[in-house]
Amino acid sequence: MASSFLRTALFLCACEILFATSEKPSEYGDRPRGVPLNKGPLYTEDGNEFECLDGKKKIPFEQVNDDYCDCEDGSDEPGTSACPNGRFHCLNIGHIPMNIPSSRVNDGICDCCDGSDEWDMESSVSCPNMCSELGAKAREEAEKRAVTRKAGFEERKKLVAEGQALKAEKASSIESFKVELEALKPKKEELQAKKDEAETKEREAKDKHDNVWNAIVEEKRKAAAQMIFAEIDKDGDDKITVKEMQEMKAFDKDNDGTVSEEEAKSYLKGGDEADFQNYLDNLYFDIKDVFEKTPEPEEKKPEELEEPTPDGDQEEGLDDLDDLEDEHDKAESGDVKPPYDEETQKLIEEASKLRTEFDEVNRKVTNLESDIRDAENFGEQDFGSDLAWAPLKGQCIEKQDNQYTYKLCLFDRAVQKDRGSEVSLGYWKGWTGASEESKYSHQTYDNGQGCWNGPNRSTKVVVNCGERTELVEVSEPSKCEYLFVMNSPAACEDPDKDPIVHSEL
Ligand code: MAN
Repeated sequence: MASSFLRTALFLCACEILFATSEKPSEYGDRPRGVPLNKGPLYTEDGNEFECLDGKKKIPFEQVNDDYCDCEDGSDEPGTSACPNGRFHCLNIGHIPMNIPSSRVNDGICDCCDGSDEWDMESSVSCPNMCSELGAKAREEAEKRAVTRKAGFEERKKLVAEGQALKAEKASSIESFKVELEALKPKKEELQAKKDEAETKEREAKDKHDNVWNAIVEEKRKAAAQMIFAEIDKDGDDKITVKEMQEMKAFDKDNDGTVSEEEAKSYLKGGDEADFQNYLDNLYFDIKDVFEKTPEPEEKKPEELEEPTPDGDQEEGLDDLDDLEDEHDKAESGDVKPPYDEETQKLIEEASKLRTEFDEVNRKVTNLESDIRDAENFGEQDFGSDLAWAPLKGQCIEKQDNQYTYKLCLFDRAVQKDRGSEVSLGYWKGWTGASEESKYSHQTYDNGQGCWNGPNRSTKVVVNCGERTELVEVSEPSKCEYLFVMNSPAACEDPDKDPIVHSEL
């Protein structure tokens, strides 16, 4: 009798609290508001007492959710914001249940899709229950992901098989490559020696021929120089002087009608005169240039200019200078270099033949060395524990984004292409998922082309499961730091291993 009275009194009291705090009706059944289903048994009214979940204190049960924090661990206020360290559990029926910090209860912001965190009717915010809608959408997306994951995982199995085959192939090929390489090395050395010997003979014979030819050319150059020297050296004393040069119109640099002392001296490199050797060694180059570039006629004396005719003396003057120039050109350039004599030709052919033979063997050796290195590196690279990523090494995928085409060559490099030019966005650095379990979720490519006023370009790649290996998103979140999103079957986990999480009810 006494206990039924107490219960009635408690019920009335509970109703009072309900009305006093203007609560929306709770969907927690027998459990206090904010308590998840699995913790229900810890919140029973047995003995009318509640033991804080950390076991440190016991309080009367009516103090649970009385908006006053009694337990150190906040467990007595699962449905209010009274305990700073408390957690509120949203049931979110129809979607995924969620735990939120209790400070978010009745804070005017809808956190739970069922609106249960904003239960105070007096609050200005109204949180409609969106769980069915959001849940349906999420399930649809999860379903799609599951389909992709299933199909992707089938593809992944093929990649794993390919990766394993590659590993076996590389391991067995290393030995045969090494045998082939060892057999080629003595051949290469022998050909190298033969080629060196033939090239020495070839060089000696060519030098002999070239030296004779160069001497002829030098003689001709001297003769051509001599012609100009004689032209300037009017008094024939084997010296060209400032005065003599002043008499030659060709040296009138500024075209003012006279050759000044400075102009003449400038061709004598500051001196007053020059003998033939000095002229040949130091002055001829510039003076020859004058004769080639300014074929001006010599100025005629006034009496010679009397009764000029269109084809008269002036033209003849021009012709004289042209003749000199022509003769000089002929002398200087000489004839075309004669072909090598028969014996030298033979030596050239022999050297050339040996060069070709040597190059061929050398190329084979280089290729074998690179194949061996490649096969040895294969074992050292991280293609995942079952080698699912191995067949994708070097495969390039592209995505166009506005002005640029972005390219990712897996385990190699990232590139930004703008019309014809390519900018490196980084070279393979490694797998960079945040934890050991998520290691294969991100890749990094770094040390790309320097960025003006910024870091060297680098690229992070987010790796998602997909039926095909493709670039699906590209962006540059901060200057010269690029973010790619790539889908690949190699990233699809076994759908039977980690089933999709369903909602509480
Ligand atoms: C280029 C591109 C851009 C980058 C700028 C930085 O235009 O590589 O992505 O932001 O250089 O100067």
